[in-house]
Amino acid sequence: MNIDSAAGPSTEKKKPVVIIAIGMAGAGKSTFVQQLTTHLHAKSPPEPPYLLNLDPAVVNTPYEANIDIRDTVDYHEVMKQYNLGPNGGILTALNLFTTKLDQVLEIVEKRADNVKYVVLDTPGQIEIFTWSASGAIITDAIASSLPTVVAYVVDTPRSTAPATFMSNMLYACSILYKTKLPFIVVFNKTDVEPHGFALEWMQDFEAFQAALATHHGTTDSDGEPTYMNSLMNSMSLVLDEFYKHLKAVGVSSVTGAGMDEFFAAVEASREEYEKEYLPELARARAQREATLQKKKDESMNRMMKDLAVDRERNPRAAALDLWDPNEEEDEDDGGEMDIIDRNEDPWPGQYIDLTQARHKDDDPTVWPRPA
Ligand SMILES: Nc1nc2c(ncn2[C@@H]2O[C@H](COP(=O)(O)OP(=O)(O)OP(=O)(O)O)[C@@H](O)[C@H]2O)c(=O)[nH]1
Ligand SMILES: [Mg+2]
Repeated sequence: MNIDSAAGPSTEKKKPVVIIAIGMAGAGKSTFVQQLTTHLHAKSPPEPPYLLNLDPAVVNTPYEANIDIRDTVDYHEVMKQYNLGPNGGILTALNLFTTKLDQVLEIVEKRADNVKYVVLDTPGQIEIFTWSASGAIITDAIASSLPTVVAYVVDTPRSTAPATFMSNMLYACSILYKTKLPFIVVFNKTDVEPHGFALEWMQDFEAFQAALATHHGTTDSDGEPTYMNSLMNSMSLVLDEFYKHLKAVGVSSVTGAGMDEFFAAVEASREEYEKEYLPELARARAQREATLQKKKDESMNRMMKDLAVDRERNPRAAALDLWDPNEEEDEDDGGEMDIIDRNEDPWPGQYIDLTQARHKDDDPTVWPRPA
């Protein structure tokens, strides 16, 4: 998929924005995705988003996904066949799904003219998506074709302790630096705990340090700040710089409060993507291609030199070493499994089990779990 191909030259229509919902387990990602959908459906005219569920282990999603990883990979079967636990199962399911990413991108691209938003719900175990090769491949592939923004969903009621708040923000920071994408911190569950304290801590590090000082367990028996307290004080200064690059909004995925602010932040992120991410992407791509070309040229030169020396030493073998086009074999095996676009095909009602896509049916290999 090409950066320039999603919108035709004749259309003034904006490309859809991809929103990737990431967050700690139970932060409310799926409920947030559902609320986004409700909000967009309620617009006049309605703007239904295109929804992708990438959580293979979820039992029920509170929304109707257009593409669901569970249609392609049976997570329980993956665990059984590869002898894995739940996390390994999710990771392997995601890896298997990624092998079909080209199909997913094709389907999403087809919808690009008719939708304004594409929303991705990610697995509960945040590290599986943010630190796996497949997570990075999915994110990079999507971000290189459509404006993409990360919605980092935070469980606000569970982040009122300064230490928890800081560890959540450090995680957000690591995702920002890894993806380099426009980033919106979504303080969720504001119906339970308003997010004012979080905004204050982000805007004024002295307020955060004051909260830290008054919080239980931050001074030792002599009244001196503990090691943890000093560490967090220093880190809050580092995070202060990070906060400047963030947009933060408070929402309730249950009541729908704050959704307009969230979408305003998404629009601002679209501009940020076009001004900052795209040029950086093009620069990185050009650099990668130049490096690759240089390596190719070098190895080609080396090979030609080696060949010349070989032929000089052994002219008879060189005369015999000719290419015979009749010997060429072009085998393309491996099962072809298709991604299901629920809008297009009638739901077949059964899993297409990617784990069955082995080269030989009678292959008795059992994949042992590493010790
Ligand atoms: N009060 C309140 N509860 C919420 C809100 N958003 C989510 N929840 C609740 O939080 C719990 C977790 O929500 P999910 O949407 O499943 O969270 P998740 O991040 O998708 O969870 P995993 O995918 O399992 O990590 C559920 O009980 C939701 O009802 C909110 O805005 N307010
Ligand atoms: Mg979920």
